[in-house]
Amino acid sequence: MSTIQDKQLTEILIEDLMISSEKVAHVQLNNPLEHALLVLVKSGYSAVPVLDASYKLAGTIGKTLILNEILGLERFEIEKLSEMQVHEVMNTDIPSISKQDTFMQGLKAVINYPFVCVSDDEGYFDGIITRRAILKQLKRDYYTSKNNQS
Ligand code: 4BW
Repeated sequence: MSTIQDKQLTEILIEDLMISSEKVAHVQLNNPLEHALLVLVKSGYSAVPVLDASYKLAGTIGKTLILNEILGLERFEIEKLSEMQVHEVMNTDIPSISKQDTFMQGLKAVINYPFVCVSDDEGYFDGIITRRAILKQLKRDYYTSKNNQS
């Protein structure tokens, strides 16, 4: 079986580069905003995927979205963190990609987003593809092609 190091960019699939679901920090639709903010602060990520109870992809939520939501006219309305749930605030207008999509499709997707969720035909969450993973692979390919020319 060929490893990713042996593959040309055109042979690489999203599944070769993605972070699989069990390693991705996420929150659920009915979690209070307080829990989501805790996950975001503790994990250090700006945004994470939102899943439903059956582990289907539902959206994403980030620190800025939460802070904007609880920002009142003169103060942060902290009480909203326990009153409101993730589904009321999350971003549902998000792209997704499949494990079998190509590297180029991944590259196009992460131009506008720091990460893109990977899901199957039925919407079940498989993981994420990050801008970092795509750029790392692009850099590796650039230096490999350069070395092969000299
Ligand atoms: O905890 C971190 N570990 C490492 N190794 N790198 C980190 C960490 N936190 C941030 N970074 C770096 C990465 O290069 O800062 C970039 C921006 O992070 P972000 O967006 O704004 O929190 C990271 O770039 P990336 O790896 O291309 O990841 C892009 C985005 O994907 C992150 C975050 O929103 C999401 N993400 C990445 N790994 C994740 C994750 N979300 C949930 N779980 C994960 N394991």
